[in-house]
Amino acid sequence: MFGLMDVFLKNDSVSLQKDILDHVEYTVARSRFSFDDFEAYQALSHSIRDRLIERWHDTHLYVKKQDPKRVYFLSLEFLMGRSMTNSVINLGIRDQYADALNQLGFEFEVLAEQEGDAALGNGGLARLSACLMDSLATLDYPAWGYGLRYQYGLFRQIILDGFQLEQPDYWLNFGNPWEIERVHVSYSVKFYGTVEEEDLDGERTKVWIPGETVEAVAYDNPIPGYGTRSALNLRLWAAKPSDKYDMESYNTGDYINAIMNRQKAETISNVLYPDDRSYQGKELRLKQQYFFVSASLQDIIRRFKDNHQNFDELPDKVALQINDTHPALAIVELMRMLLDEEHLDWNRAFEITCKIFSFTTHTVEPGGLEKVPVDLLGHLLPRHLQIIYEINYKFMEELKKIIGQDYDRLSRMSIIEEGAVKNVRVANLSIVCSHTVNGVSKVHLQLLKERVFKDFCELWPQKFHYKTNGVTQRRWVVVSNPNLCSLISKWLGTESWIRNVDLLGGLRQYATDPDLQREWKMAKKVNKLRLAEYIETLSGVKVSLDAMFDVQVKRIHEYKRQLLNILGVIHRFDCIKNMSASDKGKVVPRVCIIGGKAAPGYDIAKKIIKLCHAVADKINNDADVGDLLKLVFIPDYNVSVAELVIPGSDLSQHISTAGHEASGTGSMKFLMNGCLLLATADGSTVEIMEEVGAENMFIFGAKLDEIPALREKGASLKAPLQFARVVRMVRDGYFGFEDYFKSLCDTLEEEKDFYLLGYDFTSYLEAQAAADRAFVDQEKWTQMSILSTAGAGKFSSDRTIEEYAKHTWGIEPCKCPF
Ligand code: 26Q
Repeated sequence: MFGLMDVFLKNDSVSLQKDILDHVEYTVARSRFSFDDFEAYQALSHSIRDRLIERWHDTHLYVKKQDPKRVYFLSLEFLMGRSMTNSVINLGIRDQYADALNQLGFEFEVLAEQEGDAALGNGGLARLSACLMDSLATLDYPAWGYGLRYQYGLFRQIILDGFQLEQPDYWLNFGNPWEIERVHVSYSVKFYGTVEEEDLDGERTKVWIPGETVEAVAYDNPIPGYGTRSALNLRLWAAKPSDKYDMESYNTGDYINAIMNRQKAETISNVLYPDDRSYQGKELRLKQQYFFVSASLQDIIRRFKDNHQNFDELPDKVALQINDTHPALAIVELMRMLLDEEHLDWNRAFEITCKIFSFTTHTVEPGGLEKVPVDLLGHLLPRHLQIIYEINYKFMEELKKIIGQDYDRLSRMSIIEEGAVKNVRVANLSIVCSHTVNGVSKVHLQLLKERVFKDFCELWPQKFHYKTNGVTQRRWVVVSNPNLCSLISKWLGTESWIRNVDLLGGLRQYATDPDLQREWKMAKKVNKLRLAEYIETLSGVKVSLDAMFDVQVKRIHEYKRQLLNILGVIHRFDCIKNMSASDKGKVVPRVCIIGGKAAPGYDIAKKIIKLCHAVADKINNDADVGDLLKLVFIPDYNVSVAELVIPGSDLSQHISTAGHEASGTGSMKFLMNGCLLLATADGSTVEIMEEVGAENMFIFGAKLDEIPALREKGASLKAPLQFARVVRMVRDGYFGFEDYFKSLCDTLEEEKDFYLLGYDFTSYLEAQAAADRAFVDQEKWTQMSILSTAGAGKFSSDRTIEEYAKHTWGIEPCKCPF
């Protein structure tokens, strides 16, 4: 007889060595006596995957038996980054593997570098999805993630002569050991066609006769929790041609064309759309959304039907979270299934649907909300358009009873936008059909109330909430900053903070302890060295470790104001150039680091990248400036680059114009790593100030409530002379490319300076000067750094998930007992 423990894979170093070698021989099909780093990585990852699968099966069997209410997190984007180090850490077998590999003559860290970066998303929203999955698994919640398995992830950014070029990210080229293809888990997804009425048991029902069918095949990605055996599933769908419905085309004899047509199906999950508003209303994007939603719902309803017949129980078993409006068609699809396939009556179907859905918005601008042209939707999904019209009709009727004949307000709140082109307002649909709508920070909720969803917040104040975003300390400290991780555990006397991050507050009492300060500085230095080496390899720029590493890494957007940062650097350069030798001795040396991708069609953002390079060329080659100032652009910023950059930063910038960043999550990662923040009071920064204390940060800029008046004043706002001077330098071609930068400079003209760079410039420079003064006093700086980490507890995605679980989803942990 086996004991329970005997059936599990063994994790001692000798068993792991054998296991890796077996995978070299039988999975990778190389000789166990001769294999290179990449092959070793492949074998290693398969060995880890086996252990993931084991836990994942146990979790599934157990949860299936318990049958608790589950949450399904629907998102078009997940930025998972690399999986290997995260997996062994969450499984608790990192040291054993490191040991086993050493015995075989390999180093874990070197093999980890072989892995590509899974970038199936754009930025904040997508990385948030990944952090939330990690927390759901760690906290043993019964949850599934659903998404799309794009063949091309977010484009790779190449810099040529300082210009961004986009290259396809064909990330599956070298295989993906972290996924399991489930050829037998597949669903037909239908598009186009017509709706007809049919008699069913004496009742007229609508029947959708689709014109195209595509198959959705599941690819499962295990998500291990930390310090638990729980492992969740992230199920990503890939589009494949359907065999079921193309008999006819074969029979017409046009064999070659029939085959060619099949290929078209696969384009649906081919490529991730870059976050670019101008891409709204594209048919392929809508097709992706529906493909994803339809496959996920078929899967979810099938699972429900395994042990339930009565759909009234659905809300007790299923919570569906839609990550922004991108998966909002799920609402309509569920209605369609309940009405047309399960034959529920309208009221019952609608009531059930509204109890199941909740909706997170990440948007701050009413103009940024998703719209779909009615014609497009009606062509692709004729039955769904009917249902949307019906939902809207009933909603408008109810609304009239409440607010009367206020036609302006009725038309603003309508799901259908009338006009030359009729549109479906996807956010309105999502609000009407969700029981809870949430923003992603405290100020974001305020913006929803005052600006984005004013009418709806007044109608249903109890529906609107906020859940401040968070990030997982497993990925952002334990995986990416092992030095700091062991330091924290040593001083707290426990590793429990990795699951209970509030314990980080315990560091406060040691913030002035000289021993901790010394060790803290040393850990930072080691990380800075790693980053400096990376910078030198990439750009050939040598940087001094004594300089302050000042970092802004995030997607390039005008509202995020990378341009303000660059203009600040130009100002600093200008000052140094005009300084006496004795004053130069007092300058705090800086390495300014900027990184991020611009959407391919976003012209101004691309010019900002070029400007950064043009300024860097000038500064980095100036003998008067030397080590006092360097500017570097880090190309192709992604999750793995972030893991290297964030731990090595002293200062990080989060400087959006107040009221434009819904939350911001990068700041939280820097904070956990003991970087000081130079920031505006926007998004989550407001809450970080509450936790860390504004005295431990460098806060500047116009406040949220001042912005409207400032914009009103427009041209009468005089930008400071220093600002005019640096803009002039760019305009006059001091950094070359005079014509190219003209339109960029034009955005800064007084009456056009929408993001208020001119207005905020003075206080920005003051905040930068305050950072310089603080850096000179290294004891004080280190204290502030420790206090930053100590105040980061609230910003763990574990806290975020607990809030969603309790207040939005109504789910309980379901922990496998062995
Ligand atoms: C739109 C149209 C067509 C194709 C793609 C898109 C698209 C894709 C992605 C639109 C928006 C996004 C992503 C938005 C996003 O990442 N928002 C950020 O979400 C973070 C997590 O809540 C916040 O911290 C950021 O403040 C917010 O900007």
